[in-house]
Amino acid sequence: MDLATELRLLEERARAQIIELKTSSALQEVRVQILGKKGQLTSVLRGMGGLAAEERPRVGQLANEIRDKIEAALDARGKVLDEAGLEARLAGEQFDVTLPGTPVAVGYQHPLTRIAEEITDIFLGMGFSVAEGPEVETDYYNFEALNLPKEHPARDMQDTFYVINDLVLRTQTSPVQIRTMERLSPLVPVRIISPGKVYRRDDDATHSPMFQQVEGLVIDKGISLGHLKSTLLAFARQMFGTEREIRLRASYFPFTEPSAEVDVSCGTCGGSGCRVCKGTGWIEILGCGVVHPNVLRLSGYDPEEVSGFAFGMGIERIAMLKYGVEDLRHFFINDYRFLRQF
Ligand code: 2NM
Repeated sequence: MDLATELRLLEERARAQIIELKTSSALQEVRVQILGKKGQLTSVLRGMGGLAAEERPRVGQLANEIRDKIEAALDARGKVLDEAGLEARLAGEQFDVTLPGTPVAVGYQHPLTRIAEEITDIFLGMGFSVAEGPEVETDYYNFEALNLPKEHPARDMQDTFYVINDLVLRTQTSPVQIRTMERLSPLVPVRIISPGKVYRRDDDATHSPMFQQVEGLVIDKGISLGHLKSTLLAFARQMFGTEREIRLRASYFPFTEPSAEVDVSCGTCGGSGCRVCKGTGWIEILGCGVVHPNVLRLSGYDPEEVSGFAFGMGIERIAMLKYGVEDLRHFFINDYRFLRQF
């Protein structure tokens, strides 16, 4: 019998054997018997030495083909046996489909992110758009354009981090509003809020060197303090509850005239005075005012034609009020026992 015939016979016998296999372990044994290092195929191929040189490639190729075919037959049979095995196991096993699954911990937003989004949503609902800008600013956008020339004493109100020469970490998000005014002027209306991080050299239970702000700006023909007050009342009631009131107390900002601090009536005592509002019935939530004519003019608006109001609030402060947190540093320590409460 020549080698090619022997190889074909080997294949035929292998196929007959494989189709009869009943278990995966038997299949593994047969694989070794036929294809293993000391297996049947190897022993047939030992006869290659006796072949004429020109016959070797043809027989070699045939041997490779037969090896591939046998491997494929083994794999196919293996798959059938695996599936049958699984089915047999499933048939014998009982599942309680009412058992609870393994819970997967789901993440959620940081409380400050949530408050920032809540504030943003309220103003989006009143027709504002969101504007963003750089955290490293020039002296011009952070101070000059806000009616705070160099040597102005009000620059002391915000102890500033200087980066180099003319560059500072912004002390408020107003530079974003200046940039927006420059871009849009002389077009009206402008209705924007600018949420973001700001930086001041401050560090205690109620002040952090980095904190977040939302500032708002409206410019249009005929905008008055009345528009400012009704906008902020609508905000306070959506944020803290429909029964709340606000009041404006005269204050000072270089970029607004007149300027005011806004208080919201205390939610704990309803205004009669308690520990939370330190007996006054009111809690300060933000600063605001009518945009100073110099600010409008510097950014390309004619104060004879249009007017505007602006306001600014600290997100940490709003979050502390809303959640009754007494030290703002809790928000930054990232202790999960604190954060998971919200
Ligand atoms: C505040 C209080 C009052 C303010 C002013 C401006 C701008 F760009 F129009 F000049 N933006 N934000 C402003 C006014 C901010 O924060 C306590």
